[in-house]
Amino acid sequence: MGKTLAYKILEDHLIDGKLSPGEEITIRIDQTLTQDSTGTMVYLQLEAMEVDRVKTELSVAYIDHNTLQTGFENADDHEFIKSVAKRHGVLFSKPGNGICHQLHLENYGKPGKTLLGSDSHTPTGGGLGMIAIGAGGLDVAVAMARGTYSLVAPKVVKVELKGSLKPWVSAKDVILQVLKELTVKGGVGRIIEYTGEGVKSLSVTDRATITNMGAELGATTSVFPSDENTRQYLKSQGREEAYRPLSADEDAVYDEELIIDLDSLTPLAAKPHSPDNVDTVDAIGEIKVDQVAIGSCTNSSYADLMKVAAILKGKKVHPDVSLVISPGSSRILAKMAENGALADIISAGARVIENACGPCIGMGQSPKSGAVSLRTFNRNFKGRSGTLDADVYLVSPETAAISAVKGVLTDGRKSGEALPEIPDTDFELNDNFIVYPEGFDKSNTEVAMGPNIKPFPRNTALPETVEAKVVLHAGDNITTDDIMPSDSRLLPYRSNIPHLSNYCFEKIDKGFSERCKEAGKCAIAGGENYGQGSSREHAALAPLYLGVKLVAAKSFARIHRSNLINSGIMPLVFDNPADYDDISTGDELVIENAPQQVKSGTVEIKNITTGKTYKTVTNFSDLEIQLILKGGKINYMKG
Ligand code: MIC
Ligand code: SF4
Repeated sequence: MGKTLAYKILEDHLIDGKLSPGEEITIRIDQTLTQDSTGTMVYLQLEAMEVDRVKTELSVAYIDHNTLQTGFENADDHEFIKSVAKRHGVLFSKPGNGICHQLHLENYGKPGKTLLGSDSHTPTGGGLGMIAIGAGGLDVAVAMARGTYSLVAPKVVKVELKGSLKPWVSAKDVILQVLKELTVKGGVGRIIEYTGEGVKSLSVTDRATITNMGAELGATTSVFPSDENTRQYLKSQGREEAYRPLSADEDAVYDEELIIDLDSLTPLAAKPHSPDNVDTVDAIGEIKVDQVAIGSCTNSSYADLMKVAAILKGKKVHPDVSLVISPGSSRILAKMAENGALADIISAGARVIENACGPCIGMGQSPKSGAVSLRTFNRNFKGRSGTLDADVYLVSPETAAISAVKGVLTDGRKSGEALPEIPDTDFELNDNFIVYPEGFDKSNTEVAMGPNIKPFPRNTALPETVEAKVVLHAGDNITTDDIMPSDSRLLPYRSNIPHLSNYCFEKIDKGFSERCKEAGKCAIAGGENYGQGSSREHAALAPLYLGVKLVAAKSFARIHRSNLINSGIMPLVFDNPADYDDISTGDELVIENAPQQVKSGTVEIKNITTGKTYKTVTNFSDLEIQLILKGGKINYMKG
């Protein structure tokens, strides 16, 4: 029986377990990446593990999220991360170098390797034929300390790409179409593997746009074959030696299949407030646009920005539109400065901002009240832009640029303009933004602890009886942005959980943290796909700090579920989804013989207030049972 590419790479890295969907496996991790908004926790945890050098082939610490330095906090975090990176043999990428995923693709990604990153968009590396997985910070710290990662082997979905894209239709439209068909939870427990003749027509950066936004499907990761386009991309980055051809066997057997016809795709947009709320630009119509933001780890490659420059050249950004562009990397920006494209963009009236996540994570450039903002990013959750009543639409760079000129959402095919081909370009190697750890270790480098950096909260072992009061009855598709909001005001506190926890759930429920403090021991009831979105473990650590003992939901998103378990908080799935409706805020819940029940795979929750009993299933692996019993991963590792 032929093998899928995903399973070939996993098999190559298998250390323990049976490689079959649903089974727990442990794989070797070749590379890790961290970024600063999750990285402070990762490096606090790495320090707590008392290891010396990292066990991976390569680990890189990027600074790209919290680059707005309105006080000492973010700069202190950068310094802290730099110091721990030096102590443990991790490369440090200075702020200004660019966005972690774009930089990793350019500089370090290699076909056939495994990459674990403390950011949900780590699957960007799948564009290069890697198995690149996003995880909670603690899992990434363990991967650095031990060189391994445990996960449940996913199913593999074949997405066959037929034909080739037409002008004004791009990779972003491909992934928006997949999102439309599979939805934000359609990828949970799955790897999305792209095949078919259409693959050849996509460059590595096109592929990376698609695998990047596979995160929005809830998928474990997404992967493309490694072929001549891969060789060409690596060559352009001065790394041709990293190339190796990789593909699935001709007769590979997949668990599920989807066909996307590239020929018939048209420009698409994800409407507010979910990446799977997709429609054609044509059907949405020419709505007036106030802001256009181009960049992010999804769409800030050289080719993307050169297309934007070509569309803007010699034109004027519409008087009512604010156009903001954040390039993906210093290398791209330098090249565009050299070849004149940057001048074309600036002359048209665009604001060019730092090479960083920026507006994507609400770090500046929040739109005006009630604005329509078109963004080439990957998430349009309500409030994520920093403006609660803004309507954010996710579009391709082509659609964004032409709409910025016209002032209304525009289907480029109707603009009558031709799009130029972007020729391949070779980049000069430049590592001036990289601090290498050579010559540094624990003996000659102190940990630089700013006053805002506080220890992370630790749980205690699971007691015999768990008592908890329901503090929130949340709906479906609760995002980690809902649980632990992020914006320029809160991101500086990513290394200060006690402070951050005051803002837990604040965008959807202002009284949440106060209610937790009063209750002491708390429970949350959730709907489907609880915890989708970002990998931030703060969405588990802040509830842990506030006394949350369990979350009972209809279903969970993968990374958040792991983060809860790593924190010793029980994610329990209602056996009968209707039980969710029986629970109300304020109900008193009890779980008796908790350790025994956790080991057995089903847990009964008694609702003292209503007198009802709910059966929940745990789906815990053997390791996860241990983590819950010990009160989290750090306790487990410390014995
Ligand atoms: C995001 O896009 O939400 C982030 C910010 O990159 C997160 C990580 C975080 O919350 O810090 C992610 O996607 O994992
Ligand atoms: Fe940064 Fe946005 Fe990408 Fe997250 S999604 S890594 S915030 S650019």
